[in-house]
Amino acid sequence: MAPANETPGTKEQVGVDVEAIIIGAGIGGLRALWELRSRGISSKVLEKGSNVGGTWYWNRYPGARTDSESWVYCYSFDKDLLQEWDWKERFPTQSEMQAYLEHVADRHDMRKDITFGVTVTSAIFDENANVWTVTTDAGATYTSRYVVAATGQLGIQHFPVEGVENFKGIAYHSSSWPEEPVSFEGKRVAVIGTGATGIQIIPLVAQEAGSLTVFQRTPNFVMPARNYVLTDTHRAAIKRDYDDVWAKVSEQPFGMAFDPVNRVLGDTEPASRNQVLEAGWEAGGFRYIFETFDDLLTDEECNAAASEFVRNKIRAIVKDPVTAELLCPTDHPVGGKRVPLGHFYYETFNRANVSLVDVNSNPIERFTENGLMTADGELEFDVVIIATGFDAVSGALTHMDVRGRQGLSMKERWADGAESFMGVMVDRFPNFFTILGPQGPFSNNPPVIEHQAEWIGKVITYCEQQGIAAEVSTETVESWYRIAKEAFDSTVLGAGEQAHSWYLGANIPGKAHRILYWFGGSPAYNDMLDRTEEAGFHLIGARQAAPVA
Ligand code: NA7
Repeated sequence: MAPANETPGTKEQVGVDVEAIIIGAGIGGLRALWELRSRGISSKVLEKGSNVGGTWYWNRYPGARTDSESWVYCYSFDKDLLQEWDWKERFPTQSEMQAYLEHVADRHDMRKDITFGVTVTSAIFDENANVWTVTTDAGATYTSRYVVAATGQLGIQHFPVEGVENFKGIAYHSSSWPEEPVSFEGKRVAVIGTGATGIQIIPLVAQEAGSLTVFQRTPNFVMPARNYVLTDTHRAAIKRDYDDVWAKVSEQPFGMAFDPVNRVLGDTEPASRNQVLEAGWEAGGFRYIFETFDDLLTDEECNAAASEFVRNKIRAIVKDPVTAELLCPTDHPVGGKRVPLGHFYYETFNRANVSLVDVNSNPIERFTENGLMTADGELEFDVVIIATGFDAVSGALTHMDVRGRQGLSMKERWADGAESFMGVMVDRFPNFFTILGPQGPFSNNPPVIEHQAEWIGKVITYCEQQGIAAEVSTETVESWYRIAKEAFDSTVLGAGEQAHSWYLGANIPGKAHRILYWFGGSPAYNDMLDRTEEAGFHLIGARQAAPVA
């Protein structure tokens, strides 16, 4: 073990030994640091960015904001912080999220345990010593007993258009946006991609650009966000009722503070169905999905009604009927892909300076010096925004050289599809934990992160007390995958596969498809994780840990 008098994180030289290395200083890494530190486990965080924030640090594109409501898209572990922090809006902007996470880091004096500006290149397990050796691109090497990969779900960009080096204009992927503001005034701008990111960017850029061309492959069901500024009264009510808010979050399948509706389509008078959907649409955000019908994601008839309702909204909002039809999703059910929130998204297509290109009928071939070559010919642009997503969920760990028993790499382990035990551990990678790993719950992320970090803390404490290493068997991982698949198969979400859903790894050419989330609800997940052994999942690897040098 590290010497008792060593202050974790104060030494920067090569070879510092700590009990846990945490990779990433985003929401997950900061929470893991707090958890381990409060358990007396010395920890060091290695972070690629120059500041905390993770996903929120990198994704600073115009319009970036959360799709979860501010009062639940935050930590619950610090009750004073809940009372102290004043959220400004229903859906906080990237800069508000960044400020919040910086505040958390400062409030808990976390920076002293974080090394910024270093990319972890490898994490290699030594089976004889039960020690991980973590190396960074700065050439530093750290040994640790445990590794917590809080590497986020959206760390590895998908950049599918070739030839950007030939382009004389400006091209940015949404997650490599510069810190200084980018002016679009009078410019010819292209946005490629209409996922949650592109949908946030498009309405803002349209207001400033000379012209905006949107390249769409798969239309999405975009819910109106109906963002608003929080009043003092509203904030005070949230703070007063925070215990209730978190109680609802822990009971709601997707970790939102929504009330149960206890209503299914079949039991609702046909004449009232549209009224219910209209109310959900008006409420904004994910409330259309979770506060209308309980069977919206599980019953085909219900989902078909909810999908058609949205298509009719699109047809009513978008004036040009050809554009409206192009924006109507027809190849997947609502919820079959991650539902994005729009801030006057459909309305934007009524602007004279905005046009929509369907890349299915007119594919993008490559960048040229002056813009993009499409099948129909060259289109000239000053700025091209690449909002084409990520090698989500598993990408961060397959792009890093992570090696467990017998030198097995995570890339090899996941060659046929990424699988883990409940999103927190992978077989043959002892004492290696993931936060938001594959087959964790599809749910509002901060509460999931908190639950997983607590579980990891408990397991590490137990291992320390018993002198053992934590490990899961391949059988356990496989059995969790079967359970996750059963949960998924009971929904209508499978059709997302043909629509390139990143839930399924289907957005990255060549990536093995796997259901990357548990869709059985976070309450059931939390319960099973809390009762790991009773629920029939056995942690193995009761091997005496050798002392760290
Ligand atoms: P997404 O949701 O993966 O969206 C990426 C978008 O880019 C989507 O519309 C894709 O179309 C499109 N895309 C991907 N590859 C291409 C190519 N080759 N040509 C044209 N269009 C392409 O990523 P986001 O960044 O929007 O959102 C990621 C998550 O961030 C989001 O879900 C939230 O959790 C926050 P497709 O649909 O695949 O046909």
